[in-house]
Amino acid sequence: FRFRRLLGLLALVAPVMATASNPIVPGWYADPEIRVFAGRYWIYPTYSADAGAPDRSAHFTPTQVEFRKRHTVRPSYAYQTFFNAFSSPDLVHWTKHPHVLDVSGVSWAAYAVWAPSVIEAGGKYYMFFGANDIQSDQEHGGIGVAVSDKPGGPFKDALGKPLVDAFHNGAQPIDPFVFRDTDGQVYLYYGGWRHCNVVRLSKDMRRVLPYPDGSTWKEITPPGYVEGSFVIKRRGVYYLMWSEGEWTGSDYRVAYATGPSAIGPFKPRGIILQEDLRVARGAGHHSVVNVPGTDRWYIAYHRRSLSDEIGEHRELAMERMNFNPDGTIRPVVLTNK
Ligand code: FUB
Repeated sequence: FRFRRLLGLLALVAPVMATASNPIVPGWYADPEIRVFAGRYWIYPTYSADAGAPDRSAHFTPTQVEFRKRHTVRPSYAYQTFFNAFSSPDLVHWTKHPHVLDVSGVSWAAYAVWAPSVIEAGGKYYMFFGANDIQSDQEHGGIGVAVSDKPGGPFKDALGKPLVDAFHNGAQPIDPFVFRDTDGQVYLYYGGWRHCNVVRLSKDMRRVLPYPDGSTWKEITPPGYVEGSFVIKRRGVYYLMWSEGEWTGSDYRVAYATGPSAIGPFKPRGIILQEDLRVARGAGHHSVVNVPGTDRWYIAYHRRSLSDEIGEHRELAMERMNFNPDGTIRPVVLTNK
């Protein structure tokens, strides 16, 4: 058993030698969240299409069929009804795990599941996801939580309703990101439409807890924020990162700020990822992984190929992310390697 564990650890450190070429997997995907679970790297992205051929194999319940009849949504939103995940022992070789969450298991959702974020707690895996792209408090949707015994799913709705189902502080309930602080407290960051909130979660990941000051929805929106928040802690410093600009535009990019706690206050530090017209367009909505046992970091993100103008034709890519000696992050170099 010890030998197998050692082999697993050695494989995780393999990216010191190599990474996959970009895009890292075939098909149109976006908003990749990268994690390490059970000795493997995992990526959970938004699904768009298998490069031209959307997978329409989702099975809807009769209630969902009725729901879909009542709502007119963009065709792509209508078919973003499941997540595929990818796992790798070494950040080079990726295995696809199809339909790790499917709306057929989420009674209150019927289209547009987006930007999943997964965390392990108490031996189970919890997936947070935005669903139904609600545009106002009158429509049904929000951020849901699903649970599985394994990182590769299948994930099943844990609540039968969204965990966050309204705009608090103006934040559209999409783009969840769950972060466990070093004291064990788990925070949920989320928000579209230029507002970012952070809430505290209960140990069972199913409830939002008030802060000691009695507030629940703390707004931490940094200047320029649009969507896709993400947090890491390195050497005692909290790094809040986010996407700004227009998601289909050439100004889409990732910026960051640093602070002394998970809820800030955060000081803006600059842009770390943006398009490079020699390589790809529209680089953004990222996540970051630390190679266990090292100070080596990788950024996973989506971008569009130079020959493709269509906003939803996004592909997954990964690059090294390096820190300066003073703790600031060096601008990321986009590659096709
Ligand atoms: O992929 C759907 C949406 O596009 C995400 O929620 C946003 O962050 C943007 O990437």
